[in-house]
Order: sequence, then structure tokens, then C-alpha cells
Amino acid sequence: TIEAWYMDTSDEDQRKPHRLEPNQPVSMEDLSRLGVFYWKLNADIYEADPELEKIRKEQGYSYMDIITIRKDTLPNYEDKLKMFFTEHLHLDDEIRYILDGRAYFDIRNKEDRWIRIAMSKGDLITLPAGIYHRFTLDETNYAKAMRLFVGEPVWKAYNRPADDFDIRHKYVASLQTS
Ligand code: KMT
Ligand code: NI
Repeated sequence: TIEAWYMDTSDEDQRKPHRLEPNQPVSMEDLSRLGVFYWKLNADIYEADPELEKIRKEQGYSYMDIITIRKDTLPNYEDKLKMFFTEHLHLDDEIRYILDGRAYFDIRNKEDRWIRIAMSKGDLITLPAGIYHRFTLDETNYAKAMRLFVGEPVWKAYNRPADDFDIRHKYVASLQTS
């Protein structure tokens, strides 16, 4: 399982947990109603993991690469982190598997509140196309992540507001019925 919580509204360091006081947890079921799905895998064997292979096959995740997010290894580190933390959406699902380190994915719920999802080694998450979200490292300043994609990857991010895309309408409509 994975831990998630509603965020406070303080504009302190994005790398801090930003929990409410008292903590307001968000369940896996709440996340699944927002179209967010999760698998726990053994990241020590990611290079030859039959479970990962099965997920990739079933979900059609034909593309994969690995990104190491750390000051000394990622070109334009500061700019990229700033981009990742700018609220945005994509036209396709965002699929990330944390191979090492930790990170936070923040997503908006139906009432437009921020939910923070704490990801660490072995966590694979899918964010649905059209959901507003952002990404940050935590105070350990290091994450190694596998990026998966159905077909040729499209990394284009549309910063909020991006409400006129079909995929956004489709995503918002899907929330009514879930
Ligand atoms: C995105 O689009 O939010 C990202 O690619 C996040 C960084 S990849 C772990
Ligand atoms: Ni994104």
C-alpha cells in the first residue's frame, strides 16, 4: 500500500510533507476513484522482474526509460524540478515506477484539493490522462524512476489552466460515475 494525505496550504519548501494537523489520510480506494492506480513491486529485480513484465504486457507499456533525479546527474536540474512542480496535465497517462529514493506526486481531487502521494522504492503509480498534478523530490533530494508509456512517449505538459482539452472533459466526466 501507499500513503497519501491532504496537503496544507503553506508555501514552505515543497520538499516538506505538508501534512494537515491532524493528518487527513487519503485511502487507496479514494485514489482509485480519482483514476489513480498502484502496484507494489520488487525494485531490486526490476531488470528481470516477471511481475513488471506482466503489467507491461497487460497494460501495453511498450516504452520505458529511466531518469535519475539528482542535482549532479540530471542536466538543468533546477529548471526541470521547477517544471515538474508546476501544476499540469498530459494527454496520456503518466506511469512512474520508483526504483530508488523517494518522491511525492501531488494530484487534485474532485473538489480541487491537493492530495500528496508518498512514493518510495518499489512503488509503481499511474495517473490518468487529464488529471491536474505535479511532482517533487522530498528532503532526501534523490529519486530514480522508470518512465513507462503506451507507444512512442509524449512528455508534453500543459500547465493549468488546460480545461479545453477533450481529455480534460473526458477525465472530469469520468469522476461523475466513479
Ligand atoms: C511529470 O510529468 O510530472 C513528470 O515527468 C515527473 C517527473 S518523472 C519521475
Ligand atoms: Ni506530469
